[in-house]
Amino acid sequence: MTETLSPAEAGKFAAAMASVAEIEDGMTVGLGTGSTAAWMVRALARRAREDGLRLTCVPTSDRTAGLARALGLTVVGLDEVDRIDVTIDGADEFDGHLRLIKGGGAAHLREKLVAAASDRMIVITDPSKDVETLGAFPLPIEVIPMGWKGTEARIRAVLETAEVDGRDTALRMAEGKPVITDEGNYVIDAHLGRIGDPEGLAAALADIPGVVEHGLFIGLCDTVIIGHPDGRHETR
Ligand code: ABF
Repeated sequence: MTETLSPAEAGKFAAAMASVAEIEDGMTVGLGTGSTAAWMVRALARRAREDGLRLTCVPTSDRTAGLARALGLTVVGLDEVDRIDVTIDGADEFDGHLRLIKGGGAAHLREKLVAAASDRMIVITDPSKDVETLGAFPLPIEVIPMGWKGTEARIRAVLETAEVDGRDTALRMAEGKPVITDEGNYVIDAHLGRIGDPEGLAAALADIPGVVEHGLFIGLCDTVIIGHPDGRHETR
């Protein structure tokens, strides 16, 4: 199966397969969003079927929920479980401190909620996401639609004094319309280039009226599994 995959997809597949090996019968599992997480959901469904694993799955997006249900996994909402044993999700960037940028798929609000409710968070990814300093990937910031232009102005004011290289922001659009998240919000992408103080920026963004959630994941990720095109994986 992997011989038909591109090198990048083969790496994602390898990371997904390695993460599924950590799942045990009876676990509650948070299911991430994105193409790497989709490989994981497929592999998890197959393992549950073949090994008779009884799993309870909490998705981080409507898209993931649909895929998991279609593959026969038991899907419940976050409010239906007391805790999550492990969440497996993708990322757009990770650094040496396992700090992440997430939200390229406009799902980071639910992803962060599910990760925060989990005993462990495993990120499955490929070498292209491994960075020295976060920021080359535009930082997604979810905002409520009402007054979004004012919220964007307040975000730019915070960026003026932040340790970043770039300060441009843009409302995320698709087919000429604002992208709407599963929670009915907008996403503003901040093109920062380099984030010198992720903790400081995360705190400042969280304090802005109108901002619902930003894509900096700090102190949430316990393990990163990096998949390589030759099928190998490494764990950080
Ligand atoms: C989701 O998957 C997002 O938070 C992140 O942006 C994206 C990564 O996608 P992929 O695995 O397709 O690179 O977790």
